[in-house]
Amino acid sequence: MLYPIMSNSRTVTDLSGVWEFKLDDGKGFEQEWFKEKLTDPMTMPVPASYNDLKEGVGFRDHYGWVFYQRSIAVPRFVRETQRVVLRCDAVTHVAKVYLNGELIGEHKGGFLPFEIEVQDKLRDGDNLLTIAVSNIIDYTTLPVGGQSAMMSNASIAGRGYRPRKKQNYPNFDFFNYCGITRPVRLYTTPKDYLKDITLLADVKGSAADLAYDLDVVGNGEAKVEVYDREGRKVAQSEGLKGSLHIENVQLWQPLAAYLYEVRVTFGEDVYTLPYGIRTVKVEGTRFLINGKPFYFKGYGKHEDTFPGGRGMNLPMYVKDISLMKWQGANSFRCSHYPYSEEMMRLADEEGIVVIDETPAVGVNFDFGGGANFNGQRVKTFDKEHGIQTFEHHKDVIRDLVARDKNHACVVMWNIANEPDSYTEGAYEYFKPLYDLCRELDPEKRPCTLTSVQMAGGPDTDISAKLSDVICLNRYYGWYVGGPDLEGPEELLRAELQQWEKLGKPLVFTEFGADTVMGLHDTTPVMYSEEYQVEYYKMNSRVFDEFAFVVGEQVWNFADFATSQSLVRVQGNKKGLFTRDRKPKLAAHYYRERWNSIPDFGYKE
Ligand code: GCB
Repeated sequence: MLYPIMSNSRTVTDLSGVWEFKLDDGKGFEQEWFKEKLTDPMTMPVPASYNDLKEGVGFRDHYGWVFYQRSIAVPRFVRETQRVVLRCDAVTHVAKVYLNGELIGEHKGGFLPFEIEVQDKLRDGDNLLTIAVSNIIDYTTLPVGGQSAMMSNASIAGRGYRPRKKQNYPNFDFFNYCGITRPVRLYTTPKDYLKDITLLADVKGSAADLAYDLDVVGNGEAKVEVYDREGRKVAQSEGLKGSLHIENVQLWQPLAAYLYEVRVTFGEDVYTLPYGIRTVKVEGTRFLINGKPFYFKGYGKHEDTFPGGRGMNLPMYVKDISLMKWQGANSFRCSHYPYSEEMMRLADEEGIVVIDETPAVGVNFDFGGGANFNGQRVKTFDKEHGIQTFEHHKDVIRDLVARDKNHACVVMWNIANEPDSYTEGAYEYFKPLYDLCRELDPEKRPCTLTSVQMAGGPDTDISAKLSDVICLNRYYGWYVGGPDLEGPEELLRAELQQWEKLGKPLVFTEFGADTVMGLHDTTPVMYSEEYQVEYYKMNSRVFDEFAFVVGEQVWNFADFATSQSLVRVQGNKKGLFTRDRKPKLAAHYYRERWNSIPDFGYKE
């Protein structure tokens, strides 16, 4: 899927701005609010999560639908001669789109784009655009919602208390931010148009062959040209499919990005794609980028800022990458959902390595001893009573690969975060998903799942069989054994000795300790900044003993919002930075450590 751009043949109209907005009171659809202008609407910016933008818990935790509305107009000569496409980059979690009162599209899944052709649906003058958005999560959605709270006062549910009002119970540890979180745009193309571009580079010594495949609609002559950074044409080819030969190829390298411009012409349609050429390969216990053993230094992140929640935040994206570079990091993981296309393009441009992730988080009913199902201990992959996400999981893999396949920054796909990868039915659920991802990705990048501590070792965890790179989320010294660090250190070492036998590379994709900024102590007690540093030193010590550990991504880059619970002090406090990006002690610790670890050849 192509990102909307302006070109000689395409225009883009950004519909960002303040829209009208109303929470559904349960009658919105019955009374057909989408047919006319909303009565007594509130103001609401697009893009943004709405939750923190008005006061009151009823607003923040509203369950169900909300309505967004604005008017749009497109000149008749444009509608008559061009395709006009309404593109929503992310509506969390379900969208129903109405134009002049008619339902013109629906979409499930809150973190990937969808498009609707509207040239024949628009009329002269103003057109009323309404987007109804649902934030309901349950055992059919990704991320997964439960029927009662995951980590908080489950005891109330245990005593038979049922809340009077319906509520969302995230089966995951981040706030269920929702709304129209990324841009809505109208873009145009000619009627005969380029639908998609697929590229695959084969690097041979100092040259590269770039295979291309164009997906088009209609008729036209096809031409592909490649330009270097100075604007010089370095290769050209005709036809819908072919290969481009590039001499003296400049590779995209971590922290030294190089992007070519691939300019595609199809009939009248013109599209340019920034594209980095690099190779990724797993060989033995090494993770090779451009043939050299890479060491991941970085973070699990969130799209999470105040007050826009998960709303696109360009200044913060740029700031975050600046902080990563300040720290000597080279990578992050899109935990726990696909990030905005703007962030992916920025990572391409800045040379930041990315592990790309589906929104499959919470595929684990076992978590918390079945707390989500009131202690009924429903088995996650039980065909009848278990999770019903399989088909949707396939859809999000399809859409994620379609969206991100041409990004040089993406070096690995993460199929799911912390599923019950050790319980009955897990292999049968996940094997087809890995297969699908591998089949769809032209580059055949490595696939993984980030594995939960409970999954145990290689004997019980199906990721041992399925993943190209073992990715562990481990909390030795926090959830396991904290505040003691000696015992956890031994346990961590013992676990790694098990995984080492597998002969695959391993990346720590999560490890961390909650730390309240400003809490200091001479004795490093839990939650103090000193404890976080000691915790990380212990982990570093063990990681450095094992050559097959090829990366460390701390949990988390910054503090972030979560549902309320006894172990969340106004959110999750495991950040190296606070939510407003001030460094904790551990940020300085990592600045020293990572600046002394090379991106390539560490442990060689
Ligand atoms: C995890 C989850 C992550 C949580 C983290 C924590 O294992 O993958 O979403 O935020 O632990 O801090 O507990």
